[in-house]
Amino acid sequence: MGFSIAKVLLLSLCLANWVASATVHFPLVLTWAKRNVAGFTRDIILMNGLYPGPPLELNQGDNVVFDVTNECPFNVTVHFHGIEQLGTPWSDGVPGMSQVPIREGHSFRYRWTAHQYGSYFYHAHHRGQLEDGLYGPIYIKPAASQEKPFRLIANSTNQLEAMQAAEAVTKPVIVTDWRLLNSEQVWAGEEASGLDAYCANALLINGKGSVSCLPQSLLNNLTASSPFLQQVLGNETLTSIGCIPPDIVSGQGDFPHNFSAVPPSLFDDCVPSNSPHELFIVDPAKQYISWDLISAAGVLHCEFSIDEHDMWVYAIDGQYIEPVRVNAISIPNANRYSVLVPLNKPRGDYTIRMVSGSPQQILNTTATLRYTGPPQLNRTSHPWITLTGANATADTIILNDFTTKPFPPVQPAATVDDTYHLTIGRYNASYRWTLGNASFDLALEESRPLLFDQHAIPSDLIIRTKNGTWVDFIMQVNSAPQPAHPIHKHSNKHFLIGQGTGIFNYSTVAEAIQEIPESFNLVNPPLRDTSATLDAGPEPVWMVTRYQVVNPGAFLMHCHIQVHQSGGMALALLDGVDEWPTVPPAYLLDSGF
Ligand SMILES: *[C@@H]1O[C@H](CO)[C@@H](O)[C@H](O)[C@H]1NC(C)=O
Ligand SMILES: *[C@@H]1O[C@H](CO)[C@@H](O)[C@H](O)[C@H]1NC(C)=O
Ligand SMILES: *[C@@H]1O[C@H](CO)[C@@H](O)[C@H](O)[C@H]1NC(C)=O
Ligand SMILES: *[C@@H]1O[C@H](CO)[C@@H](O)[C@H](O)[C@H]1NC(C)=O
Ligand SMILES: *[C@@H]1O[C@H](CO)[C@@H](O)[C@H](O)[C@H]1NC(C)=O
Ligand SMILES: *[C@@H]1O[C@H](CO)[C@@H](O)[C@H](O)[C@H]1NC(C)=O
Ligand SMILES: *[C@@H]1O[C@H](CO)[C@@H](O)[C@H](O)[C@H]1NC(C)=O
Ligand SMILES: *[C@@H]1O[C@H](CO)[C@@H](O)[C@H](O)[C@H]1NC(C)=O
Ligand SMILES: *[C@@H]1O[C@H](CO)[C@@H](O)[C@H](O)[C@H]1NC(C)=O
Ligand SMILES: *[C@@H]1O[C@H](CO)[C@@H](O)[C@H](O)[C@H]1NC(C)=O
Ligand SMILES: *[C@@H]1O[C@H](CO)[C@@H](O)[C@H](O)[C@H]1NC(C)=O
Ligand SMILES: *[C@@H]1O[C@H](CO)[C@@H](O)[C@H](O)[C@H]1NC(C)=O
Ligand SMILES: [Cu+2]
Repeated sequence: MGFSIAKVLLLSLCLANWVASATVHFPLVLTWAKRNVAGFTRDIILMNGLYPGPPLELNQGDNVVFDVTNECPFNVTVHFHGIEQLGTPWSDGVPGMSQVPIREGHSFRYRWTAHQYGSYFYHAHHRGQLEDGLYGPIYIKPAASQEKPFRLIANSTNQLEAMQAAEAVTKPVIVTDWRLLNSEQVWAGEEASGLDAYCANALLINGKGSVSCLPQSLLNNLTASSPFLQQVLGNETLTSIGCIPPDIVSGQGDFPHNFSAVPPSLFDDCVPSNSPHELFIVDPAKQYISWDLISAAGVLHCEFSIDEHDMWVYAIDGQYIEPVRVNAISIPNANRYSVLVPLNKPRGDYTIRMVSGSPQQILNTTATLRYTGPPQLNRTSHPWITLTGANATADTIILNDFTTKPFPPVQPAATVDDTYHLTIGRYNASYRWTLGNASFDLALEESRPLLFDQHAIPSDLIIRTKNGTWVDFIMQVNSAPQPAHPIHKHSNKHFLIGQGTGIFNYSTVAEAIQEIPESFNLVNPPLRDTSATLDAGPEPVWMVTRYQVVNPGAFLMHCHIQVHQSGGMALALLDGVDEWPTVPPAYLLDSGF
């Protein structure tokens, strides 16, 4: 009898799969062309002629055939951020890890199954090319069986239906920073000057925005209200792009620098522009709009807020959470926040404000939320946040990321099999970094992929795990000041179980919990694909992530500040070495076809 039940179950599962899943073909042609972004023309990577890239829309369970054709005059790869690549580690898009780079004039076919639901994005994963604009949204519509969290907040059936209707037509909103130099010019500038290029030139919403040059008197006034900036700056002032100047030793560490080799616009030389900004037209009859905020930023946190409006954050990194009502979200690089915005204000125009959420720069942009119909609002809207991302009112609620809870509840294991201590710090130069004991040289991207050859790179850059085991990463930011580092683990999500300031002087989480239980959550911690450390302001900081190895393959863990990744803040995880996958011959032959 057991047998026949199993058979029926298997049959119905197959049937469900057969009914639900489709194969979705997505061709992406990459070209290198001059475009005006933020009011300035530079070379960028276009995707099917577009920037940002076209959205990939899927149903949970779909099979994806993603064909990249590289018409750029350099090697590229494409990664699917947050997609766990269960059983398809060769489609993760990381050079030196899961594939060799796609050469000029060549194509590569990525194939994977959308086991997960929610908001993700695709982006460049070769050298600094993310900062050349190669990114676009991915949305996976949840299967009907997926439990949703809206009933936790809805006060009526009508409201619940409006929320579900808004989610059904959710729209991606890409937030990002932008540089006037292309990624190779930035990297060359770092190598020549020895400096970490920690500032951007503009912030963009859906690829639109301008360069603002805030008056020096305003920058100085804002500095005066920030104890952190006052302490770091001493008797200096922010540069014309609102950036901590690069000659401040505490900002760059005590390494050799050549200030005459700094290219214009990397830290200073603000030139304002006046480019169109994004306009969102919304119909208040719908009661809610749903947006998937996706940060494709290379440098800065993007703090996002809509004047006078609430946002109900209902998913983070594609994973539903118990919804929380906020007025501003400081979005770390590569995270996604899905929000419902109640359209319950007088008809009119409301300013959407986005500012740098990173302490090393004051930078801002705006967009407009416009209600359809005759305007009732006869004034400019009131901001929730200031230009430095602080609360502009006594009522402003800024999301506290660490307290969000996955929905339905999901819990990490109480104990782990292995613990690794990883040092996040500078290595031999201001622009080179470690995540562990060594720095991941950018040239290793051109080496033989670890998926094909587990010994292709130095062993101090590799962690080997067994399938099914639970692992802790205790990450110590070893000096201050350092900006928050958004650490992304490829493949399956991890739990962010603890964080704090100072030096983590315990050998395991179990030991630390005896002394500082308040710094940990093993009950319902955030479940993410990217977790940012706190800013190391006056003091060093630490963070602990925990995950179960479920998907054998070679996966990168790295900082999502692009210049930090290029500078070596990365580590190779060889997950499930005891169940190592056999790579299909087509992938060994480097095309995926
Ligand atoms: C481009 O990638 C190929 C492998 O596909 C590699 O052999 C070559 O060295 C790379 N070129 C550069 C300039 O890195
Ligand atoms: C439901 O009502 C409570 C109590 O008035 C309120 O706090 C909450 O914001 C309401 N929920 C929504 C989605 O408006
Ligand atoms: C800066 O602050 C001074 C003194 O509070 C004030 O007079 C001045 O108008 C401010 N300047 C700007 C641009 O906000
Ligand atoms: C700023 O302070 C440094 C020491 O902290 C000093 O050497 C320098 O002369 C000062 N510069 C000015 C313009 O006061
Ligand atoms: C510093 O950079 C300038 C400009 O690129 C260069 O001419 C000079 O030789 C460099 N100095 C050193 C010590 O490398
Ligand atoms: C940045 O803020 C300033 C001051 O509020 C404003 O004048 C400017 O338009 C903003 N910049 C952009 C690009 O919206
Ligand atoms: C806005 O209100 C003011 C004063 O109440 C009035 O003078 C003005 O005409 C109004 N403007 C619009 C566009 O309705
Ligand atoms: C910001 O929040 C703090 C703490 O709640 C409060 O003391 C302060 O007055 C608020 N700022 C403004 C401008 O209301
Ligand atoms: C450290 O930097 C110096 C130049 O400042 C360079 O000569 C040396 O090779 C570097 N060492 C390592 C291990 O990268
Ligand atoms: C870092 O070095 C320590 C001490 O030699 C060693 O125990 C640890 O395994 C190393 N970590 C990595 C990731 O290589
Ligand atoms: C790896 O472990 C996970 C979790 O225990 C399991 O679901 C999966 O089937 C295993 N994979 C292989 C290839 O053994
Ligand atoms: C651990 O670090 C804290 C500060 O972060 C310090 O107060 C404490 O004394 C340290 N404990 C040990 C055993 O060194
Ligand atoms: Cu970083």
